[in-house]
Amino acid sequence: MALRAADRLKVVLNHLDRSDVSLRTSFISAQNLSHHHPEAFQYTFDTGVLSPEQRLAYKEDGFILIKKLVSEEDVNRFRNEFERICTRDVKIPGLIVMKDVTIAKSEFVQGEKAVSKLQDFQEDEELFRYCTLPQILKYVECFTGPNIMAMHTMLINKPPDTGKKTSRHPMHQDLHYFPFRPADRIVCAWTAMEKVTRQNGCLVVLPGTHKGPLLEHDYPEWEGGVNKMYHGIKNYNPNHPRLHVEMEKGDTVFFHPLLIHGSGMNQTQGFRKAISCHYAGADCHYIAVKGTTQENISKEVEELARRRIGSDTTVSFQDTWALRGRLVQGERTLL
Ligand SMILES: O=C(O)CCC(=O)C(=O)O
Repeated sequence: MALRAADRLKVVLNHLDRSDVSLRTSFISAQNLSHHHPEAFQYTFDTGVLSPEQRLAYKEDGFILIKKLVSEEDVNRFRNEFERICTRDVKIPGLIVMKDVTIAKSEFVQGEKAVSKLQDFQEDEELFRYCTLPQILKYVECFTGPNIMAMHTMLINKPPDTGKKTSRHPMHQDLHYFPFRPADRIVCAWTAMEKVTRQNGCLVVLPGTHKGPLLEHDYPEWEGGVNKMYHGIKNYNPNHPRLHVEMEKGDTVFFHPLLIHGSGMNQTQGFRKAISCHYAGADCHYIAVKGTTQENISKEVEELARRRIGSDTTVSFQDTWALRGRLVQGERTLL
């Protein structure tokens, strides 16, 4: 099913935000336009949901953007639940409430304004409803196959930058955090909870980098400090074309776990909210990470688990994932 160069160009142009013409054209190489390889569809399944053009776009870029996928009403419900968690003392098992490194120490910042991220909200039925939305799962299935696990959940409330640039998220690959494979059966759904722009720190992606290997990550050496667990890639090509993914409320981007991405500083006075879930095919398997580039994050996660559980019981990196993963469709086979 060969796509002509002109068709391919049309697909990519439609796929991307119309406001960013220079970036849009910069990463479409002549080679992409003129060749169509049979391995084009190794990244996705044909479930009748993605068009051949969308499958090819995902193969080339490592992400696809679906406009208006989550309703205004649902996004508002998630926003209300976030406020409820921040302002009332509701105890959600397993939920991690994170603060920006520069406001963490301030006793003057309270409630929603003190929280930069909720992580692991799988036991909060209202927020977890996001991970089960049929219109999201319909797309997720194209990447994971029919047995779907929701592995990692986040609500990111990027605060106005305090001047120390700590609201940035360093460029990274999400696979660094995951001891399961294959990578192609993992996908992130990231939904904007309001308009996201370069000004308030939208996602920044390096299209096509999902075809490369998992790179070495560590804490970046930033003068103003770095948020906990915000590892960044130590070396990546700074000249690789980057794309700022500006989105409207409810728009959703699906991206590959090897895609290099991050987000910029929030230069506005408002908080930039997004909700996301990493899904994996339940048929994925756990891998050992000792001796690999993931050993540093596995040790950090195991140490955190030890401190949270407060005992000498060792919870392995793999177990921390097996414990928080929840089946959202089909059968829990391996994960
Ligand atoms: O929402 C953001 O600013 C970036 C989130 C992200 O890339 C992540 O948490 O892995």
